[in-house]
Amino acid sequence: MATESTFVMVKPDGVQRGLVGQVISRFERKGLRLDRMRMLQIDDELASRHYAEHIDKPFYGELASFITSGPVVAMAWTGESAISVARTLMGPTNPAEAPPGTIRGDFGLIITENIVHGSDSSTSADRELGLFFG
Ligand SMILES: Nc1nc2c(ncn2[C@@H]2O[C@H](COP(=O)(O)OP(=O)(O)O)[C@@H](O)[C@H]2O)c(=O)[nH]1
Ligand SMILES: [Mg+2]
Repeated sequence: MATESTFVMVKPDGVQRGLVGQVISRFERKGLRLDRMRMLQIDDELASRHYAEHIDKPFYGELASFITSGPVVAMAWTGESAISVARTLMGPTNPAEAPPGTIRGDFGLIITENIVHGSDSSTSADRELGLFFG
């Protein structure tokens, strides 16, 4: 058990659909604390750094064009076990398989357009917080 900070981002579909408030609300009601927030449009270079682990995957082209397609809302959230708690609130990667009650389960349907990103480990959280807030 430890206090952690994690990187969470509302992706372009979530911003475009007007879901920023509902995403923030779910993290707030869980008890996590919003520490940093900024709206920006990701360019190709930041996309390739943020998603470096996926650059050689067959879906990278679709992922990069989607994540650069419109503004995102980048956030730092802090609290007990924040990294895994944020992932639990988001639900599994594929919204079609994500259970109701999770963000992706309640709002998403298509894997590319899955509304939110959240760091998957403390190494990722440090790296991603540095990329967007360093
Ligand atoms: N089109 C497509 N997109 C994918 C696939 N797997 C992952 N993605 C997208 O790439 C993002 C990063 O993948 P990953 O790190 O594995 O999932 P996450 O950590 O749950 O966001 C996901 O959120 C999806 O938007 C896939 O098989 N096909
Ligand atoms: Mg990931």
